[in-house]
Amino acid sequence: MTGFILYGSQASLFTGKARGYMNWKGLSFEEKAVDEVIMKTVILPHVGWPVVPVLQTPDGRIVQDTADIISEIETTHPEPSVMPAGPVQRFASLLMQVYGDQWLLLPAMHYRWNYNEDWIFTEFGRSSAPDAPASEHYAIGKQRGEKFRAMVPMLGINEATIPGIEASYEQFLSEFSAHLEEFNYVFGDRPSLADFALLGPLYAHLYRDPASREIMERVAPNVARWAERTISGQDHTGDLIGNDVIPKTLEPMFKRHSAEHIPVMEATNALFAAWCETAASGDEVPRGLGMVPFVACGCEGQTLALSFSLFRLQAALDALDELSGNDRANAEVFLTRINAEELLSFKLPRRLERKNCKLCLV
Ligand SMILES: N[C@@H](CCC(=O)N[C@@H](CS)C(=O)NCC(=O)O)C(=O)O
Repeated sequence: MTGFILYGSQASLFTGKARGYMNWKGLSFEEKAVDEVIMKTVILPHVGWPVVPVLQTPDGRIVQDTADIISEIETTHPEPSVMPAGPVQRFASLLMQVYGDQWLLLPAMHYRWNYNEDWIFTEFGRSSAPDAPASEHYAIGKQRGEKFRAMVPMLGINEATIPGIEASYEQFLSEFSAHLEEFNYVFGDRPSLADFALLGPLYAHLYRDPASREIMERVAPNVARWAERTISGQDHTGDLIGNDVIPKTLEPMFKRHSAEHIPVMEATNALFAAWCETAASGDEVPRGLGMVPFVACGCEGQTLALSFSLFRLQAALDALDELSGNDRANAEVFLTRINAEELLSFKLPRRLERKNCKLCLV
């Protein structure tokens, strides 16, 4: 035992991302399901708000946010690296992380809550109060899960947008499935950051929730097998693609992200700029900055302008800014091919950072 404890839950999107990564990293760790006691004695006192996953390091430090968890472990246990070797691949991995963490959230939330509601309430009850009688799990879980259910309309998931969200997700599944005909993972034959980022939405909500799994098995059994491989974290020996090549089979997925999510992040950035006008350094940034338009497969709606999406994008843009010479030219070619030229000039009006597990203005 290395002394790491991962506090989370089987039903949690971001715990799946962290668990798959830690399994692959080959660290032995204990995973503890967050019940009421852990919430009150570990999460709330150390993090300040109810969220999972949370990592406790062997020296007792508490780390929240999957990117920080990954970075903590990469620093103390650098081999094997979760990042591909090529600088453009590394930038593309961080961009895929924006997609997985922030935009595939829409299908993840839609299918969980519109196809699996009774099941997931019971599951929440089972995990947060394992000692309660089974007959009480649904009611306990409903109390705990209502706040997540309430996010569905805020994210813009409604009758008008559901056909577009479903069409886009099914097309995404087909695109990823076609890629997996060529490679076992996103950047070759072993997992890397982009796999764990996609695993978040694609595991707990879209593979593990039973009605979602039926859809994944029907549309893209290759993706279901990938989710099983990636959560188990067994593949260490395969190679990542060399020469900083980004396979063409990934382009349809990146193009989908560019078409749907970049306009949302641009509109979010405009709201952020307006908010910054009266904010001071160190201020906590609201999680939602307002509502912004989005389009998925021809269906139009309004979605919450998530400040955290800008924070994840900032990490990708930092990696882009570090490139020069041939690497920069290759990144520009990549961005042009995925219809994301806007990112070449995308600037946040102010930098963001996390302080005490909250998003703040630098
Ligand atoms: N950016 C965070 C997101 C964590 C997150 O949203 N976790 C969900 C469960 S999967 C949660 O606890 N949400 C509570 C909330 O957002 O209030 C990460 O990468 O760890």
